[in-house]
Amino acid sequence: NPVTRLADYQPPAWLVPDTTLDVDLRDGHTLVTARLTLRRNPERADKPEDLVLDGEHLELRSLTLDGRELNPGDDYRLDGPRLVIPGAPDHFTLTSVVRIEPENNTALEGLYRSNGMYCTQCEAEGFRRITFFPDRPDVLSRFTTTIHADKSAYPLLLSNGNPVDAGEEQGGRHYATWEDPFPKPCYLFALVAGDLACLSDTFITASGREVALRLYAEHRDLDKLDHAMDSLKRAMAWDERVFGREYDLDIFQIVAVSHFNMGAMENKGLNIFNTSCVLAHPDTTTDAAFERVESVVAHEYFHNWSGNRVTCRDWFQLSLKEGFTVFRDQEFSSDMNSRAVVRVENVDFLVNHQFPEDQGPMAHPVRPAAYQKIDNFYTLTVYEKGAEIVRMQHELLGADDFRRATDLYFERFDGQAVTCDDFVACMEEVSGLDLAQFKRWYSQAGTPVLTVTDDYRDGEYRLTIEQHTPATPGEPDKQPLMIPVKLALLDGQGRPLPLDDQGRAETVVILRETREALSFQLPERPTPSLLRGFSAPVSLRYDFSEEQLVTLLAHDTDGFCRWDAAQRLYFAALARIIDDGESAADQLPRLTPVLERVIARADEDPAQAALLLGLPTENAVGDRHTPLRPQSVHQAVSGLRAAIGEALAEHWWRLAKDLEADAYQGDGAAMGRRRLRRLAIAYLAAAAGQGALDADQVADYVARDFDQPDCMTNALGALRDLVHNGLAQNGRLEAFAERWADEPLVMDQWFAVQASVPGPDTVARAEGLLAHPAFEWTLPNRVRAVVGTLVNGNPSAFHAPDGSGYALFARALKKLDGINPQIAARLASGGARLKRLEPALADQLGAALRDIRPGASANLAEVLDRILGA
Ligand code: HT7
Ligand code: ZN
Repeated sequence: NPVTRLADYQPPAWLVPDTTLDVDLRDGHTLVTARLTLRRNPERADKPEDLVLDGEHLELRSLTLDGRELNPGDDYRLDGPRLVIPGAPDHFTLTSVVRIEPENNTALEGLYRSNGMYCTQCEAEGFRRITFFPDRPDVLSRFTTTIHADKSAYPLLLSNGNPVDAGEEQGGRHYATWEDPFPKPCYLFALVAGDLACLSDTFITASGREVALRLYAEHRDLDKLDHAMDSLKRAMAWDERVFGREYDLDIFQIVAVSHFNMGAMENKGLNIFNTSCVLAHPDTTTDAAFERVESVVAHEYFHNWSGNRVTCRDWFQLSLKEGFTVFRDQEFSSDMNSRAVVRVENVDFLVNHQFPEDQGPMAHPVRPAAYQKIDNFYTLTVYEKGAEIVRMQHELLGADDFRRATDLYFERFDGQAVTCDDFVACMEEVSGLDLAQFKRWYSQAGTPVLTVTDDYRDGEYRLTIEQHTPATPGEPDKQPLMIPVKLALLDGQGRPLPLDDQGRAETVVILRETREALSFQLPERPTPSLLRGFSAPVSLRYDFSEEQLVTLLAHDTDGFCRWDAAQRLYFAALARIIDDGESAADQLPRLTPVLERVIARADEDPAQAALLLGLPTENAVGDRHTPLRPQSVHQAVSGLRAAIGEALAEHWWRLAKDLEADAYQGDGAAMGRRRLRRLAIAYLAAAAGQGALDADQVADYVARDFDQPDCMTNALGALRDLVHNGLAQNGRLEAFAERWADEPLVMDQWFAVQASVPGPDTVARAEGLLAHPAFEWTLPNRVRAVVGTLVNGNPSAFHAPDGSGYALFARALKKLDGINPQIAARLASGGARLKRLEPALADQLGAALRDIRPGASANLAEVLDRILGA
């Protein structure tokens, strides 16, 4: 695979101020006529001879330069995925006609079909599958797009910007023309043609302009668009209030599409969404999915400024838009919901998903230095760690200066393609801070480990903090980072001690050196409350005593530190089971009093209580034990869950019953209560499944939520509790499939519930799911529901001792690679724990992956090579 390197960046040789596209959608093929005005870029001093345009899977029908037909060989050549025109003039118009086949496009990049409609996905490099173009984010062009199609099959023709013309054509066809006044990179181009239902509304901007809001979906899904519309309006108002960003076109549109490689796409004025991230209705959608819709709608909307108006110079700068926009959507969700809960959810996700990425074979800096396929770098590191880097800058500058810096950034770089350095420069300019060392966060991979030791003597409390970032592939030596550590020191009753003469209860220490010492005059030895709010994306090592953890969990006012203390207690108990041979029952005398205290306060914030009372996942536990033995991790976690379920059964029953709702409500408070109730029921079901409680009694209670469901959260939760714990489900799985056969997103959940049943037998079950008539290899959501769930969310099945999970994995990757290489590569990263596995498993997984390496696509090959260490 050819490698693209940041160090080789050169500005584009030609610019394309204007692009006029004519897209003629016909049965079986599409003709795309592209008229590009090209002019040499004055910034490229070396004046290259050849004009090089990107183009893949295009059949070139004609090419004219300023009206003169060009001849292949003499005037241009097709050089693999490029069109080369030697000796092109400094200014000219190039018109190409290409034929493409959206019907056969299962890769879902470029123009493709989904459930009878046409749609596009151009980020990162999909536009080159639509026409020849300099497909790079630093070429900004003004697009005018005309779409022609059969009127009855495709009454709706959409593209970016504003509609400027439409009309009838011969043979029952019609056309529509859209003009986008904002120059944009081609990755933000979009087109949709279909027969869709529309939910309309309006938004009045801060300056009084009326914006038409249009959300489109298949007709049967029209009743599932309200939540997205509400979320969109809240996001628009929030961005004006918090970031001073107003929407700029007269119309903002979102289209829901079933076949989609990721969550959604921020195309200018025409967002395209995976149905799973936009459709929501209480009957069919869980609370978690409702929250995801709110945050993804906001995320894509926020890109209008952080990504579209100010875009990336090159794909190495991807986190410039993604990290910043994730930060923005996290802040939005925090303002719309409980800030403490959202922060813990975000940290949980980062620590248990991004940290493993950063500590494994896929580790890469937030701004990578090289890639083979950029699609493989839409990672948790670029998104989630990137957001933490922005959050640290927010913390370092304070809210007011941060806002001044983002104002400066948007104003200075509006209409430009820029870099992460440009972003940080605005932070420096406004605050006067020197962030040179801070910028290592962008260029250095790996999770820094902070080791904290302390000592209390004669009224002086000394904290020593050492930072060390372990080596990552290709980066053996690491530099110290600038790390903000927020801390408080608690007394025996859990009250914060004054840290200085002003009596401050909390401070932020900015670490710069490998080792730093702090000293505080205190009347007693404190319990340190460290890394409050998770002030930096680091792994914290401090030898907390159990008593200290109990104090933090009971009294700390910082939501993250409370949750972290609970996690440490659970991890310690699980380590005693896994490593020291203790039993689950042995842990109860230490754990149950702590849990009871959390339960006693649960009504203060039920969602937070649910976060504190939930055990870590098997992946999270496995990642803390080397070598990884998935079966013993599973035994330990499920055994402890059942033991807690039994020991606190009275509490769980009471919570389950007290939190029953008379009628469905969709507000945050009701969701929090449902979350805690479902956790309580899950504990009961776990205990019943292991014979520790009356299985019939528990199953009957659980089944009530399924039989008379008030919402999908309860129906699906009940089904999962029954199926996962081997409780009598009495045909409910089949009934569910029958009831929801016409709701693909619900069926995805049905597949996922079964693929996540713990234990090696699930591999055979998953084989059955792959053969199910409703399973489709071309539908990424369905593939993720079965293969993704098995590989990433069910370690005791995936790592079945006989290697059957690996065999299924390898076969699925090979099959998918021929259909959709992006999805194959993304799923392949589920094998990244290979080198941590116990040897017998590592050998089998390695062999299975080596087997499919020959002939793999560029996307899949890059991931396999990293995992296999090739
Ligand atoms: N910016 C969008 C990225 C995206 C994407 C990337 C590669 C392949 C398919 C894709 N679909 C969407 C989504 C976002 O982060 O907002
Ligand atoms: Zn994004």
